[in-house]
Amino acid sequence: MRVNLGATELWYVVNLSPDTHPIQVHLVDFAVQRRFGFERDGGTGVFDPSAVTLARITATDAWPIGPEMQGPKDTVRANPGEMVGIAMTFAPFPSHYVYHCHILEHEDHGMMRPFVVVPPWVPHHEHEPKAGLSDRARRSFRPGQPVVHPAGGEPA
Ligand SMILES: [Cu+2]
Repeated sequence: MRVNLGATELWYVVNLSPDTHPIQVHLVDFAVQRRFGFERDGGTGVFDPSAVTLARITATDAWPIGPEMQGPKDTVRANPGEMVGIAMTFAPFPSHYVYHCHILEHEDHGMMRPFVVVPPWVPHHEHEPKAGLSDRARRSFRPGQPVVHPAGGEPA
C-alpha cells in the first residue's frame, strides 16, 4: 500500500472477527473520527473468508466516540462488529512503515501489514524513483528523512 507524503487520509478499520484488536499505525498520530456498526454481505457472525467472498460493507449505527478515544492516538481499539474511522496526515518522513494489531500472537500470525509513504511525485509502484527523474529529484528521496521541496513545487 502506498500513501503520498503529506496526504491526509481517512482509513476505516473493519473488525470482522469475534475478538477486539488494538490497531496501531506507525509513523503518525491519528484522530478517531467515526465509529459504526456495519452489515456485510454473507450475513452476521464470524467472518469465514473460505466460505464468503466479501464484496460489500454498509455502515449502520453510528456509535459515540468516548473520552478515552479523543485526542491524538497511535492505537485504536477495534471491537467485534465495529468499523472505526481514523484520520491522519502522513508527514514529515517518507519511508516504509506498518500497521498492526498490538496483540503479539495476532501480529505474529498476519495482522501486520506494510505501507510505504513516498513523495507524490515518485512514480507509482516504485519504492525508488525511476530513471527519467532529474538527478535532483532522485537525490532528495531518502527513506526516513523529510523531503524538502523548493519554493514553487516539485524538485527540479
Ligand atoms: Cu488482534
